[in-house]
Amino acid sequence: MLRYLTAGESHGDSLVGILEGMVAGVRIDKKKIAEELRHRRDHFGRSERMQIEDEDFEILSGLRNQLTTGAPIAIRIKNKDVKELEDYSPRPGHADLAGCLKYGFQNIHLIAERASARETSIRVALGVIAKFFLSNFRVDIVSHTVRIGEIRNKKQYSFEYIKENRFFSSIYCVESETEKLMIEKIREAMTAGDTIGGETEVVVKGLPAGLGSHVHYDRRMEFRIGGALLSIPGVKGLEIGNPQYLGSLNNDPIIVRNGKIIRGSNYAGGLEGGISNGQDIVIRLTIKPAPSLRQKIESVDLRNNEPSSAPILRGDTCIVPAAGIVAENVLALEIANLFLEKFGGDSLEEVKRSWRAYLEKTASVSWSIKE
Ligand code: EPS
Repeated sequence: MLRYLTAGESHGDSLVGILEGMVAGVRIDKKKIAEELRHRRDHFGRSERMQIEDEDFEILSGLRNQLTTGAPIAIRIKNKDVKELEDYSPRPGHADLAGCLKYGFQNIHLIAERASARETSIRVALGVIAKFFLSNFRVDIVSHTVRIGEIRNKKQYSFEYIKENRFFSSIYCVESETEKLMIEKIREAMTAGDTIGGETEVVVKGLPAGLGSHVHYDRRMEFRIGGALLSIPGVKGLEIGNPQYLGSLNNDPIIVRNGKIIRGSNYAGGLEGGISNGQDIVIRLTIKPAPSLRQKIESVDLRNNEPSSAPILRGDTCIVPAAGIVAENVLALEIANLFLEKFGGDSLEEVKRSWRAYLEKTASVSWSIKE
């Protein structure tokens, strides 16, 4: 079983993560971890904090000669903006108020420091390790921005197109006309001291049929990946596939062509009855507008319960593209875990052997939809 823990505060010394259960023999390229951390940090609409953080990280254990050893992998990202803050008026939309009530604090930062989405940085670093594992089985994951405010992409795009084009855009949107309108909306929000939400789409390619299970609720793949994705700060909704309004339209036809089973569409988004069906996993996440505004907001002083204003603290205008990068990596960790449950072993070679044997057994299924 693959599991992980994270620790660290937004302005504390470091963020740390431990990944336990990764098999031995997976090649890790640190440059790729650095690259994904940059993508999480560097899109249009982020706050000035992103210019402070260089996302310098160290892998402290579990690797020898760039190969995993099977031992826990510990990673540390050093924060640059280290400080202790004090404010007593909770900001709506953050964990401040509920957290202070729950833990008996008055200083909101004793909650906000850990609730901050800065924590997702270390989840990305750990997720890249899972992505390296999955790449040995031709499994790949991408995300792209499909909606900002009311502006949405007009078309669907193939995995390959998204992968090749998303980073040409400063907000990871592959439809260039729509991207311009989205950027304009982010600019408007920025000028008004406001924030803006949207949707990111995550696509997993190459997953064989048979991960997850129908037999029990907590083995369904939706259960396993849904909770993980909803744990990402700002994620408020999740849609798997592209549900149509009539059952007759919604079913993905099962077609036999030259002895191979193929599917006529992918409205199910790669999941049927809690089990991956061999098609791309397609998930759209609704991301709320970030709650920190550069505007006066009514609040309460928790020291005396008198009316007050929430502190105006630095914040991002739009976090949709970053949430996509985080979602890819959070999903990679869950999928790697499901993969190990099905094909498990202690070394990459062992997992490969059982994966190959399974693919031979299910060779009648082609993993793509009808052209
Ligand atoms: C974030 C770092 C934070 C916030 C943001 C995400 O930096 P700071 O608090 O210094 O401005 O910009 O945090 C949140 C969205 C949140 O909910 O707290 C990061 O690295 O992603």
